[in-house]
Amino acid sequence: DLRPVARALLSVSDKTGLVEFARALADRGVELVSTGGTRKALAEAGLAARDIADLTHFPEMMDGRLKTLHPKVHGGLLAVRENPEHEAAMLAHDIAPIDLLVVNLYPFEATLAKGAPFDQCVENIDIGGPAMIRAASKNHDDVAVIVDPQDYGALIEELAETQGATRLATRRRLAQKAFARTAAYDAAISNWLAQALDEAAPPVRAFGGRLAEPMRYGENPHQSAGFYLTGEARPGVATARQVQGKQLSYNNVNDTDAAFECVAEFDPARTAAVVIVKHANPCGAAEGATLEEAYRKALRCDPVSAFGGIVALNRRLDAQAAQEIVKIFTEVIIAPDADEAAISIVAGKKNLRLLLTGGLPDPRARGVNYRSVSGGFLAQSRDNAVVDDMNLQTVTKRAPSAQELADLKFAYRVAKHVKSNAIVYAKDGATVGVGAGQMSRVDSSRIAAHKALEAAQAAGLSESLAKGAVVASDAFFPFADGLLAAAQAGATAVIQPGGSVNDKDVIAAADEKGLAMVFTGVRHFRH
Ligand code: 93A
Repeated sequence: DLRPVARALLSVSDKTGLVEFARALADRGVELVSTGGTRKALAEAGLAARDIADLTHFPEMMDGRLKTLHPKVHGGLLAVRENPEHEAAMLAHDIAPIDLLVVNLYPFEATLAKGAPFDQCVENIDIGGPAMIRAASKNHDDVAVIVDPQDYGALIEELAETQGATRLATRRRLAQKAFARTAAYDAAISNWLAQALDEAAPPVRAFGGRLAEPMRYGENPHQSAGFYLTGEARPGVATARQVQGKQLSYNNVNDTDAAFECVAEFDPARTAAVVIVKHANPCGAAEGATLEEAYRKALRCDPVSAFGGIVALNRRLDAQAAQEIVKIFTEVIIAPDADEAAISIVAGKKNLRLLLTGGLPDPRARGVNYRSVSGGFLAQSRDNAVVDDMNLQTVTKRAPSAQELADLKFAYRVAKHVKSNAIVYAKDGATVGVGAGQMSRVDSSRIAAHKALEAAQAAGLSESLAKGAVVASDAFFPFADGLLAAAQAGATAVIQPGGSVNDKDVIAAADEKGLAMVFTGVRHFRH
């Protein structure tokens, strides 16, 4: 299963490690063939490579769109070496075999990420590169293909061990990686075009990603995991800069995403906001005049759960907020940016990860969420409904006061990010009790009320924090019981989608208890 490497074709946009790698190949007597820019980079380092046009007798043209798309190149990659017919064809048409292909693609994803104009993104769609990668990968019985500079070192080692050949197992592994790369590349292009077309539904979305880093393990230590990037230009955990701290775990990434998506619901021009997440659910969220104030309010909701949590902020992290956050054990802080003083405060906690995203994602932006099922996956457009855009209807005799209305909207914003069945109590721009992930809505109501009581006790107060609070439900109350549980706990106003066959009973119960209730008409299930 060993295949000697006599000729290599190198055509790379990312020239990282290229010269060292090519020199090692040349030292082994491998003939190098290259496209224009790659050849120039090699020449500058004193390495001679044959021009691809030497092979094709066809000049590079059309701004480089035609470089390697030629039967002499593809024949050299696709020919089966021990097939007499293929050998005869190579001989008849003067096709030279290519044993090693080294390609990395035009940087489409990076061009997109830096916000380049449409035409420039189009120009960065590589055609010849993927064509060669796919040809070599198909023919991995004979040809080795490298699409990632990280694999240069291991290949040189293998050549040394085998006196200049590649092993079948290696070629197959490299082919698998190469097809994953072209799949992710095409997915990034397709999804970018879908977004440019402004299509609401995701009917023909491609699914693919580029492995950013293998993770130590998955949700549990016996599961393996990796973090893949789709190339989408959206501020968040996938594109953030990690300033310090340990490597993020699978659960950290999942929770950090939940926290940052939730805090992004709060316009930083209007208010500072903080969300603390544990196990993908907010255990505290609050607005405030400052981040420090918002953090204190958010923490008060459930200080027990906040231990070891993720803290997301909607504004530049400042020293005052950082000082508060580091007082308890926190896994991750994520913010658009951070002051120097805040960064040095966080530096005092070696393991604490600090992620800076450069901005907030737009909660109204379209996008796609995926979920795997056995034998397939589900895709849906992201929940980009925002309470400010909803047509809120008062359905009770009493209308909410201005303060209640502000808290109702606050609670609904947070409820969108709480696993169903979600019940969120809020007061003065802070959650005071969260009931998440229950199979029955009335259980979520009870848990949220219980949390509000516990939070009060932890704060040394005699009365539940739910007293005088408002309550949000992510879906309609099917019966009056959940609503009555909220009234019993002390809630004065309710926000929910409405739309149950029992709405009349639920409204009557609210009126009887003197509650104000508004319907949003929009459900926020999250499973
Ligand atoms: O414009 S292309 O789609 N047409 C081609 O025929 C072609 N062949 C290689 N792009 C093509 N490439 C890409 O050029 C490679 O994938 C690589 O990213 C880049 C290397 O070009 P250079 O060596 O001129 O820097």
